[in-house]
Amino acid sequence: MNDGSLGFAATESDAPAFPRLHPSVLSELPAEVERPRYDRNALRAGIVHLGLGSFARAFLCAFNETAIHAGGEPHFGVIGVSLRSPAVRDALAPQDGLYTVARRDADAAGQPRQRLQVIGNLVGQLVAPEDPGAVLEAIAATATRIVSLTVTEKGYAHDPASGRLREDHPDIAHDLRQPEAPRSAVGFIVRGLALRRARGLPPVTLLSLDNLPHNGRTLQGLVLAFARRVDAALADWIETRCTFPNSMVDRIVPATTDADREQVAAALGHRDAWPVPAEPYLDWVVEDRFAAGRPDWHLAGARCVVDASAWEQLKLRAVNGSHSALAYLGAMAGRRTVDEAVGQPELREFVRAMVTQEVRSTLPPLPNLDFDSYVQGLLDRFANPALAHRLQQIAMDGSQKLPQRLLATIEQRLAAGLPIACLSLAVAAWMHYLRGIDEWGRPYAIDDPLAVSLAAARAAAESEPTLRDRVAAFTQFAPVFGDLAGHATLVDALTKALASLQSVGVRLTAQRWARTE
Ligand code: CS2
Repeated sequence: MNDGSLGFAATESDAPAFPRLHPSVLSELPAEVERPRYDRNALRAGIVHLGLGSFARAFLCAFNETAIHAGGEPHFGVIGVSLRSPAVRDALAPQDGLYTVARRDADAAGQPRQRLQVIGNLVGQLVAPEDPGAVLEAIAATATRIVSLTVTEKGYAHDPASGRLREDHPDIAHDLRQPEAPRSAVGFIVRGLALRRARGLPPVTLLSLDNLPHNGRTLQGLVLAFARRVDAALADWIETRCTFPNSMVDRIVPATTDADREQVAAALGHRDAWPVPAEPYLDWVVEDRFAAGRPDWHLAGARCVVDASAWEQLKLRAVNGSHSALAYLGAMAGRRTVDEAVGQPELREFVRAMVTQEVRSTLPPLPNLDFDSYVQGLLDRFANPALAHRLQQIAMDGSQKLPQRLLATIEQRLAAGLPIACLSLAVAAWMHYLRGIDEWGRPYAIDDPLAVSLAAARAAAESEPTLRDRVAAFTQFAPVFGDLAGHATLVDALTKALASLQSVGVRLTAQRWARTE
């Protein structure tokens, strides 16, 4: 299982030189492969999407594809924008934007299987650093109705604990100096909207699809803060005319490996330079506030609602909170993938305990949700043996993730005088993970935009005499802990958890903590 081959057919050695995926070969694909059944040439670009990573391609474009097939209007093709690297554009341009989503799970006998779908609604790809002007023109095009984003947490250049724009962030500082040639997502949005306003064009919807608390409202706060710095009248126009719906997005999409490329090529009979593996599950709850219309995403199963906040809290705290807990505990215990981690009974039962005993009571009422089956369904998703979702992928950027995934839940429970043992173990596991070496003595790099300052905070805390003092000092790290800095009950719980992780290790600690309440 760990060789990345997943039990699917091909290996590199026996892979023939397949022709490239391209519109001209769609009719040659095996019958079971789903593919565009509409006139791609009739598509018009109505969505400019910032952050053309795997998640956008397995989520936004997947919903869009179903909506188009269901008879939706053809003016919602997607122009994808990579904000940094040309890699995705270089892979997909020779394929005229076509790529494959490989929906993977296991059959009844536990054997991995996949179903392939070629997606057709990505009608253009831009690489922002190569031509920022082209990105601005796309946002300011008459046909554009939605500007959506999957730039991950750190792409918002905000302070994770407070949600405020970081004017000291190098990209934001640059964009405030040179708003006409931006680098950041927020800088592109503000400049693009300025052009729309100057040209007398209608407003658009700004749609965040990232795992942030109140992602629409957070984006709005950042865009308005930036806009006020450059042009107060523009900020007023954005505030009154554009909309920023909140949304909950849920689909597990692991990073693509070369083994994935080979497996998909073998099944397609054609080489796709960047296929996207994903779980079959997908869920989207989005607030129906669109300034200039939206695709018929509801025909693809999206729930278009007045208020998405309850779903968003469920998702961030139960799904992503558990994911991060498993990532840090599992990585320290020497596991490589999520299914391996959740396959350890101690870790699985710890996650179940954390969610049912501690997260659940902090969630607003969710009509028609059977919570216990939701949690079981979540653990089953994590156990998917065909995804090989690397724990290190989820462990990255912890400073940007922990506030909304674990610490907000802790804050709410502390305010209510409720116990926080399990949630604190998850946070302690992150602190333990930051030492950069697992229980088997294997080192790994800390991949985090704040890695340098986190290392400095750890080093400074080291000079304190006791473990509790060191923990208390570390919680002064404001971007993560915010108002919880030095909170006595939290410091006690973190100290207890960290002491146990350091002395008896992950598995025994998880087992004991799952039974604490
Ligand atoms: C994961 C998420 O990488 C991570 O941090 O927790 O990407 C997760 O897979 C998705 O949010 C699931 O919807």
